[in-house]
Amino acid sequence: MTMALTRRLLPWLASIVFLLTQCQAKTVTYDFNVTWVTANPDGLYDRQVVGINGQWPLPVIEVDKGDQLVVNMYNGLGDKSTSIHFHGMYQTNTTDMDGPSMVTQCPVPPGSSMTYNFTVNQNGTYWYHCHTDNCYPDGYRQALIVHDNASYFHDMYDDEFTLTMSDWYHELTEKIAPTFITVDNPTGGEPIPDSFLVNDTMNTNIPVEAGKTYLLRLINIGAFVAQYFYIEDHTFRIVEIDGVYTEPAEASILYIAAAQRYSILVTMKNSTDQNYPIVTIADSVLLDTVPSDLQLNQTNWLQYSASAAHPQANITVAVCSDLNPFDDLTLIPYDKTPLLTNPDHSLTLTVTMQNLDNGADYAFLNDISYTKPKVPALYTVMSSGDLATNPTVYGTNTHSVVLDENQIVEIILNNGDTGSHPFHLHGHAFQLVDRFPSYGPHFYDYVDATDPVVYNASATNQSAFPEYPARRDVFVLPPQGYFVIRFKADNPGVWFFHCHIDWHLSQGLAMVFIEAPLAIQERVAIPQQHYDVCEAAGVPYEGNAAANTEDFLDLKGQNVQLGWLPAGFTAKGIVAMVFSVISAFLGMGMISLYGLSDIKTGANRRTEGEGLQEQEQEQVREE
Ligand SMILES: *[C@@H]1O[C@H](CO)[C@@H](O)[C@H](O)[C@H]1NC(C)=O
Ligand SMILES: *[C@@H]1O[C@H](CO)[C@@H](O)[C@H](O)[C@H]1NC(C)=O
Ligand SMILES: *[C@@H]1O[C@H](CO)[C@@H](O)[C@H](O)[C@H]1NC(C)=O
Ligand SMILES: *[C@@H]1O[C@H](CO)[C@@H](O)[C@H](O)[C@H]1NC(C)=O
Ligand SMILES: *[C@@H]1O[C@H](CO)[C@@H](O)[C@H](O)[C@H]1NC(C)=O
Ligand SMILES: *[C@@H]1O[C@H](CO)[C@@H](O)[C@H](O)[C@H]1NC(C)=O
Ligand SMILES: *[C@@H]1O[C@H](CO)[C@@H](O)[C@H](O)[C@H]1NC(C)=O
Ligand SMILES: *[C@@H]1O[C@H](CO)[C@@H](O)[C@H](O)[C@H]1NC(C)=O
Ligand SMILES: *[C@@H]1O[C@H](CO)[C@@H](O)[C@H](O)[C@H]1NC(C)=O
Ligand SMILES: *[C@@H]1O[C@H](CO)[C@@H](O)[C@H](O)[C@H]1NC(C)=O
Ligand SMILES: *[C@@H]1O[C@H](CO)[C@@H](O)[C@H](O)[C@H]1NC(C)=O
Ligand SMILES: [Cu+2]
Repeated sequence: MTMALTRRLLPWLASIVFLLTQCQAKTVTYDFNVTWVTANPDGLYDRQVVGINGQWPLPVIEVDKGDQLVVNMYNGLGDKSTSIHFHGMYQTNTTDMDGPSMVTQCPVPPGSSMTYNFTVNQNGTYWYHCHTDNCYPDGYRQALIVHDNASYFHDMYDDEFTLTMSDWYHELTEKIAPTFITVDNPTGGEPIPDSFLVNDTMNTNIPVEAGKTYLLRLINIGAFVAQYFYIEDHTFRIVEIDGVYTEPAEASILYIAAAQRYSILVTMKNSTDQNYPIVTIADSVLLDTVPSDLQLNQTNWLQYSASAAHPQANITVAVCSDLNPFDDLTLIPYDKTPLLTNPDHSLTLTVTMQNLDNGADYAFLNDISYTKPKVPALYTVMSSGDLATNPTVYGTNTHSVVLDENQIVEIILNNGDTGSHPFHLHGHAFQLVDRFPSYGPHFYDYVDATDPVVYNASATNQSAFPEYPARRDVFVLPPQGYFVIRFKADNPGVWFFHCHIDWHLSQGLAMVFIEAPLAIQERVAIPQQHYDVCEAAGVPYEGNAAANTEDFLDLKGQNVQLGWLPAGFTAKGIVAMVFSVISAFLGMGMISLYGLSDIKTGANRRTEGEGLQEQEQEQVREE
């Protein structure tokens, strides 16, 4: 063929390729009947878990890039509302399919159905999980894989495996949650898991062949605890984080916080005489106490030979924080998108944990503890006309920030707390711009002896920010440090921004971005079925955060956080008070736990047998 002919044919070829790609895009439909089933993944305890079509572990959702994904969910739980969030999906023009209850939809009550339907316009490793009141620790979470035959590393591996990791509780969250946000736990110590699972089980063998290279997709589907990950005597190359391809980066240890994903290429040895431990170690720094029978580390195997030994991991560090995992801030995205500069909208937020006047511990961003509105924020957008651009209509306690379309947004998150928090933004992957402290071993347990370190823009050498910053959708905020992230508001929608430790979310560590609300009104058509779900749930779907449809600027009756403690009261004071109550009882010889729980009731007394939802509502005050 002559060059001229080629040049004339090229546009035609391009459109044929385009058409082929379009034809390949297909609809992938899953019917999910969500019911309770029994499972015992750690071999220690039979418990009720949330199953799908009578099965647990749950089905992995697998699609190709460009597919239309349809999930018909029926809530057959009988006693609990639910929803599905497709974690990391941008949901462009379909923010109504994003899943978080009271943000983009109503909770789906027992006996109701909801269809999620959206185009998957992205690549990589994701997951799905329930996003209604502490429901995913009960097992309602699993991988969502977007296959991409055109990825730059597609020819660099022979086969692929997905490995999830998670914390695991023996009790239902409806039993655990009421013991968490209560005066009995004034310091907010998170519930301690009973075990840690890899791929919803333990002691898994990954059968491998010598000399081959495998793509391992690693997903922390846990509700709380981060995991260190390594493979004895093997290094690997990171090629993807949270759905964003990276330039290959050689690494040997990862730190995978709740909700984060890594894809790695691992090349096998040429000999088959040994099997090698795949080691995961739960970050015990996050645990207030480590029970002596809690197995923090797990061994699974790259199995070169079924007949060879399967040795237990030989862990050479005394504590997990001696390990030096790979720093995600140093990754370079494969598409080399440059740093977003000159933010149009910069927000400075500070995380704190404080007690409110019921004596329980709550979480705050700039003194606001996220409190559910009476109307899901998206439905306030849809029903408020031009007032949708006025943040007032979303209520004071949803901490809603309205963004203009295509603004460059910067979030400076300072940590006034001594715990680390993996923050997740829905609808976007954001650029990792800066973080303190600087990276190294013991980074995740950094605590300044005197004060948290706050970001100071004028004291920062901004020329040292990465030229092509890594992007991901979950980034760990270090204890008493800060991070700076940026994104472009090019995806109209209602997007939750929250800590992915599910316990902290329930304490209110969340806020909402209302991105380009007038564009949402134009582009999003909410299916009638989603409103029917609200009818069935008895949740209003029009009006402002107080469900006022007459005057959108009148928030009377909105849900707000409880009052502050009187000055001088501290968590330590409450601990002291509880202990003096205990000693008083000991003194009287009444040691029964029942008697103890009876005394600490006060105004916020709960009666036995009430479910999680009632309890959560009770912690919310109407203004
Ligand atoms: C869901 O599963 C339960 C239990 O197997 C069954 O009774 C129910 O009919 C199913 N419902 C739907 C809508 O498939
Ligand atoms: C979203 O809607 C806008 C406006 O209708 C359209 O221009 C854009 O292509 C849509 N994006 C996607 C990914 O569907
Ligand atoms: C899903 O959405 C697409 C695009 O809007 C539409 O054509 C299709 O009918 C929908 N499917 C279902 C099952 O709702
Ligand atoms: C991608 O490759 C897999 C396996 O090679 C194949 O099953 C699948 O159909 C391909 N998908 C596309 C969209 O070409
Ligand atoms: C998905 O990967 C392809 C390469 O396979 C790339 O061209 C495209 O930009 C990626 N899409 C997104 C949303 O990152
Ligand atoms: C992990 O679990 C999923 C779902 O149960 C399964 O499809 C997959 O094969 C498992 N992976 C390995 C490596 O065993
Ligand atoms: C395995 O053998 C191949 C071919 O001889 C060689 O290129 C490769 O470096 C060897 N791999 C290892 C891990 O030794
Ligand atoms: C690994 O687990 C063992 C047994 O539970 C424990 O003694 C050891 O401290 C753990 N190592 C680390 C680094 O957590
Ligand atoms: C464990 O590792 C240490 C340090 O590499 C080594 O000295 C020791 O022999 C190993 N133990 C076993 C049982 O492999
Ligand atoms: C921020 O840094 C500048 C320049 O070093 C300094 O003058 C200023 O006092 C700092 N601000 C705070 C709040 O520490
Ligand atoms: C700021 O950072 C740039 C890039 O790393 C470096 O070249 C420059 O010397 C730094 N400036 C100061 C004052 O440290
Ligand atoms: Cu947190």
